[in-house]
Amino acid sequence: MTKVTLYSGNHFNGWHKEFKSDDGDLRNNYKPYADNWNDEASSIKVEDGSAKLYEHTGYEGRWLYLHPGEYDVSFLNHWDMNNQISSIDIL
Ligand SMILES: [Ca+2]
Ligand SMILES: [Ca+2]
Ligand SMILES: [Ca+2]
Repeated sequence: MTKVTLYSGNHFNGWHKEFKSDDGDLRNNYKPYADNWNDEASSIKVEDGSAKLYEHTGYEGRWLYLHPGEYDVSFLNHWDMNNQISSIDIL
C-alpha cells in the first residue's frame, strides 16, 4: 500500500504525518502548532507506490509526480514546491 509521509522540516525533521489515501485539502488535516498541513511540507518520503502532490487544494495547480524514495527540501526548492503542497493524490 502506498504511503506518503510529509515532514514539516528539512531533512525529515519536525512534525510528520502519514497518508495512505487521498487528501484533497490539507487545510482540513490538523497539525500541532500550525493548525493544519497546508503549505507546510518541507521533506517527503514515498513508499510502495507513487503519488501526485499538488500546489493547490482540489488537486489543482502545479504538481510533483513522486515514485518511492526520499525527497528533501533541496528537491522541493528546485521545483518551487517547498511549503506549497495543499493536496495529495495517492496513485
Ligand atoms: Ca515547512
Ligand atoms: Ca499551496
Ligand atoms: Ca488517488
